[in-house]
Amino acid sequence: MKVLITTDLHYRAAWFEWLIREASHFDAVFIAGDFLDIFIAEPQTTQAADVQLWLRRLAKVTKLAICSGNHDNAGVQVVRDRAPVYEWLADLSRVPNLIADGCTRLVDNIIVTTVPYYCTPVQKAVWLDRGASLRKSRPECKWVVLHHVPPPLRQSPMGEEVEAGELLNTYQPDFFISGHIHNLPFEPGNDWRMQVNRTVVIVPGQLPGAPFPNHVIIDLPSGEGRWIFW
Ligand SMILES: [Mn+2]
Repeated sequence: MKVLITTDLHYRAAWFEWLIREASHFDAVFIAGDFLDIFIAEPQTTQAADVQLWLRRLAKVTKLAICSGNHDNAGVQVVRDRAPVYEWLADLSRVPNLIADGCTRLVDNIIVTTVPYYCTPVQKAVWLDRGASLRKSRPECKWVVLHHVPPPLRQSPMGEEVEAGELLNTYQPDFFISGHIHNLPFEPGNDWRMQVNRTVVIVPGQLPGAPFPNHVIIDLPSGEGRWIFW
């Protein structure tokens, strides 16, 4: 399975259009959160409506899996699966081909878990426990977790990074895909792909002024891939 991984698109229309154009070359696209931009004047609910349309178009081209980030808190949360998900993202779970925020799903022998940002670790366990038990019953399958915040991979990590690291160590998925810290893979000693215990952490990073979004192209389950940045 050839997958394009990107993150932190922050309401950049040109980047969504780029993805919609490129997506046909891939079996799936994974996006690790921060679809909206809370620092611009456009109301978040307007942004969310636009992003919904872009994601629906993208899911018509290829399989799509998404998780939310800290910028994606537009509108209200609804309780789905015993834990909260933003309604504008929960709506997308009805779209064919789209693994929306707060899901564990088996796709072509890959277990995909998408973890919402605005959840406690106990709430996140709803989906992570499901992924763990699926992997136990299907040991031939690799497990990919989309979680906006990466584990600690820099000097002075924040509390939410420590929490991400604890989840990673508890569940030890095969791949942990994150965004959030735009310059993380560019920091000395870091890379787009880093090993944390038995888990491969993938962080494409992002450059807000780039003509196309930073992304990783990877083969699953082998994990062979390359990083494309501007
Ligand atoms: Mn973020």
